[in-house]
Amino acid sequence: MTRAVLSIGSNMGDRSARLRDAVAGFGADVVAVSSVYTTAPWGGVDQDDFLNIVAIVDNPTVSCRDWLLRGQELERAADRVREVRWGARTLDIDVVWCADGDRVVRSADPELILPHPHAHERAFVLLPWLEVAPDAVLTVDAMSRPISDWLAALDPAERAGVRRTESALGVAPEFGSDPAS
Ligand code: PH2
Ligand code: MG
Ligand code: MG
Repeated sequence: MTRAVLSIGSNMGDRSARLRDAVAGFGADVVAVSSVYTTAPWGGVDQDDFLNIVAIVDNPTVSCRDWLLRGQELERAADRVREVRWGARTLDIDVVWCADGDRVVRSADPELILPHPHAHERAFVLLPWLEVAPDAVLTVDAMSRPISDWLAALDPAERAGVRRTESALGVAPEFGSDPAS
């Protein structure tokens, strides 16, 4: 049984629609979605601002790799073209963190490094993640810290580039809920 933290971003076209469709694509597996954040581009490529969210997904029958594959399928459906590293994209879905039951999954597979090697450096990941999982802990190079501490360690300019918006994605608030309960 796995639970994953997904970072979802878009900086081309109808960005909100891309994010909304991506969340909808994970269907009833979505257990939480952050607010939408407007974020300055990270990584040094000159490009438009992104919209970013973090979603938490959970499903007893899928592996951490399955989340990646499902994300890639949704990226393809959003007409994503593979382009410049860290450049503009219609939709990017990254598996940031994944746990199998109580075990946090670590992976050095270049296709799916877990936890995501840049998560702790990116305010556009940490801020929305903190919103949906305030007690989350992230281990980097054997150092385990609450994500709020990783966030506090960032350059204030990096953090200032990430701003929460009031816009809702317009997806149902009762993610993955059992209608009978
Ligand atoms: N994704 C990238 C590179 N840079 N910057 C922001 N603000 N948001 C992103 O989602 C993003 C980025 C490549 O995955
Ligand atoms: Mg990415
Ligand atoms: Mg990606």
